[in-house]
Amino acid sequence: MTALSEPAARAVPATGPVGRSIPRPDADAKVRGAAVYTVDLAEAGMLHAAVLRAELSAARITRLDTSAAVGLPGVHAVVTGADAPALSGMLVVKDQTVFAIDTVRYAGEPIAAVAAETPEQAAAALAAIALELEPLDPVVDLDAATAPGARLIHPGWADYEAPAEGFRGGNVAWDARLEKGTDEEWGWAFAAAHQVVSDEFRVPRQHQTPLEPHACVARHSGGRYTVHTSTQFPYSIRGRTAELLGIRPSAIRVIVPTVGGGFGGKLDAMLEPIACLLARRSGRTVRLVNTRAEELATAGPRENAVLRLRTAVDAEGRILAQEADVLTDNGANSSGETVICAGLPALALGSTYRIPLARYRTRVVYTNTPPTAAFRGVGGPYVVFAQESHLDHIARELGVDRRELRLRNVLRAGEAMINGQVLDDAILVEAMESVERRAPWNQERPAAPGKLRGKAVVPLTWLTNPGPGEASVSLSDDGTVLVTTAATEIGTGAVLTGVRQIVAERLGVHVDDVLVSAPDTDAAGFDNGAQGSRTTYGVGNAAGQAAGELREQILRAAASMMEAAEADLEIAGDIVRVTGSPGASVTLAAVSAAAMWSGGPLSATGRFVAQPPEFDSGCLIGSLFSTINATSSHAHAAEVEVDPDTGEVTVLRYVVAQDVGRAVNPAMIAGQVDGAVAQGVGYALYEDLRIGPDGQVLDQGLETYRIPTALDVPPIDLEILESPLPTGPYGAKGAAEPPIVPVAAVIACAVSDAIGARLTDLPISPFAVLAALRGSAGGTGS
Ligand code: SMO
Repeated sequence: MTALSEPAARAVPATGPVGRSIPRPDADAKVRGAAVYTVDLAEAGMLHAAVLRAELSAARITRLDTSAAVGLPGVHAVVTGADAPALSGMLVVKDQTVFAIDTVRYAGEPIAAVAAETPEQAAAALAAIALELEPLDPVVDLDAATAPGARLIHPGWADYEAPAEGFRGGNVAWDARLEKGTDEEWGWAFAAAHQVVSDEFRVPRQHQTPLEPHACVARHSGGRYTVHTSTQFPYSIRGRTAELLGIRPSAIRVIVPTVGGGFGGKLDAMLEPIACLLARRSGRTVRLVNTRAEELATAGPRENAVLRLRTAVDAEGRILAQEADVLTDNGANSSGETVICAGLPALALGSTYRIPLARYRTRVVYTNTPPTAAFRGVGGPYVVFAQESHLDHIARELGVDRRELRLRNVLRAGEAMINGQVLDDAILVEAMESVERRAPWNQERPAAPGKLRGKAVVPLTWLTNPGPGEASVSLSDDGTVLVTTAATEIGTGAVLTGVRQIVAERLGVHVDDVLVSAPDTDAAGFDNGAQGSRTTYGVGNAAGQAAGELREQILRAAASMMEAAEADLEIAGDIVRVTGSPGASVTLAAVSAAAMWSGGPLSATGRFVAQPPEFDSGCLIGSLFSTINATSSHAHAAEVEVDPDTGEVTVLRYVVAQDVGRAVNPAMIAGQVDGAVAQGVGYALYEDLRIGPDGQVLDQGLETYRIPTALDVPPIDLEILESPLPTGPYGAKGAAEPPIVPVAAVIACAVSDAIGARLTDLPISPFAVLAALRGSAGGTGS
C-alpha cells in the first residue's frame, strides 16, 4: 500500500500530477530500513530450506541416496528429481527440470533440496546426501559447442516441446535470421563497395546483482500453494512453477512483498518450485533464500556472446550491406529469456541506422554453464557495443569524422527500420543535437599531463515492451481510489509514482489519494511483469483506461445526487463540483456511499496490449521478436581519460539525451538514467562474471565480481526530450531500460579514441587497455 491519505480536505493542485516530480511514497521506509522484503518474512513454524547443487558442470549421476538425510534431527522434507519430472522452459523450448535427473549440465544445478527447523540442520542434511557423479567432458566455449562433432548437451533435444517452431538442433537451442535483399543485390553491394570492413567482438556475462537475492517463502494448504517471492513478474512465477510441478497455474497464488531490485534477473521461476515441493512434503511453511555465491553462480546473468560483423560501405561511409553472425550463450537450458531474445540482435543492429541489405544470424547455444537470462536491455548493450565499435573502425579506415559517419547513416522519421517497420516518431538527429549543445564535438579539452583523452557519441533507437496487462480501479468508502494490479514495483517508481500519477490525472483526484495494492495473483488479473520499461506505458494505459471509466461512473452518480447534468460536473481533489460554481459540490466519500446502496460499488477494469505495427514478416526466420514497439530516440556522449602507464580509465563526462514520449515524473526518469548509466559503466569497464575452463563460475562474491560504486560514476548531464507516443498514456514511452543500452558502446569508442587502438572485448580492464596500447605501436590514430 502507498502512503495513507490524510482525512482533511485539501486544496486542489492548479495542475494535474502528470509531469511533476512527486516524491515516491516508498522512499522513507526503504531509506530507514523499515520496508519488508521477502528476505525479511518469518512465521511461526517456518522451515529453512537448502539446495544440494552439482559441483561439476557435466556429469552422469551414478548414485543419489537421500535416506540418511531424511532421518536427521529437525529435517522435515527431502526432495529430488524423482519428485518433479516435468519439463518446462521460458515460453519456448521445454528443456528444463527442477532438479538434474540422471545428467548434470551445469555447476550449481540443483540435485536435491531439504527443509529443516534450522539452517544448520538443513546444512547437515545436505551433507548427509550420498551423491556420486561420473564426469563428462564439459562443453564451455561457444565456438567449441557449435563445432562439428561437439558433444551434445541435450542428446534428446529433438523430443523437447517447442510451442513456437524455429530452427534448432544439436547444441543450437535456437537460430533466428533476418535476411534483406536478394543474392544479386547482395553481390552487387559488395562488388560496388568502396571498402569492406570485418570485426569480431567478445563480451562476458554480466550479473544483475540485486541487493536482495532471489528469495521465497512457500506454503501448501487446502490443495493450493501460496508463494511470497521477490520477483518482477508474479504471473511468470505462477505459470512456470505450475509447469515444473505438473499442476494447474491456478493452484498457485503469488504475492510480492517489497522487491530489492531485479534488473531483469527476477523474471523467471528459480527457487519457487523447490520451496513449493518442500512445503507440500513437510506440510510447513518453507523459506528459501540464495546466498550471494548461489546468486552469482546460478541466477541467470546477461549472456556472454561472440559477434562477427562484416560491412560494405561506400566512400562516404554509407552502409551498403551488413552481415552479422552472433553466438549467444544459453547456458545449460532455456529457463531464461535468451532463446526468446534470439531475434533481438538483428533488430538492435538495424533500428538506429539505415541498412539497405542485411544478413543477420543469431544462434543461441547450449553450453555446460549456468543458464543465462534477461538483464536490463537484454542483448542490446553488446550488440550496440559491437555495431558502434565497428562503425568507428569504418570511420577510421575511410578517414571520415566519427560523428559525421553516424549522422550520414542514422534513420530519420518516416524511414523504415531493418524489419520494414516505419520509424515514425524518430528524433535521433535532435537527440544528437541535444548532446552537441552540451558537449560540442569539436571543442578540444586538453588532457592532463601524461594522460590520454577520448570522446564518442552514439545514437540509439530503443523499444518498450508491448505485453498485456489489466488493472482495476475502485472508489473506496472514504473517497480514495484503489488500483488493483499484479504490476510490480521493483524500485523504478513506475507503479508508485507513474501509474498513480496517471490515475490521479485521469480522475482529477489527489495523487496521495490513489493507493495501489501489493501484487497478488489471486486478487489481480494478468500482468506481463516489470520488464522492458512497460509499467508506466502498459500498466499506465490499462489503469488510465479504468480510471476514465470510473470517472464517468462517479460523475453519473454525482449528477443524480446533485440533480445536475454530468457534463457540468468535474472531479477536483476529493469532491465533485459544478464546473465554475465552487459552492455546489459533494464529496467523493458521499458519492461512494450513495452509489453503494443504489447501483452498487463503483469500479472499472482497464486492459492493454500493444497492437503490432506493420512490418516485413518475410525477412525474419525463426524470430520470436519481430517488431520494435513504441520506439524512443536516444543519444549518449562520453569523454574519458586514460592513464597509459596503468591502463586506468576515468569517465570524465557523460551526456544523455533521452526521448521519453512524455515525462510523467522527471525525477524518477533521471534516477533511472543515473542507475542505467552506472550499470553500463560497470559493463564497459569492470564487470566480468568469470567462467573457468571447466564451466564453473569463479566469482563467489562481490569481492571479486566488481560492480561500480559511487566513485566510478561521473555526474550525468541529462536532457529529457518529449516526442509523444499517440498510444502511450499522456504520450509516455518506456524510459527505464534504454539508458543502459548505449553506455558500453560510447565508453568503448571513447577509450579507443583516447588510445588510438581498437578494442574488441569487454570489459575494458586496465589489462585490456595496456594490451591494446602495446599492440598498436604507431596506432590507427583517430
Ligand atoms: S531485461 Mo528487463 O527486466 O526487460
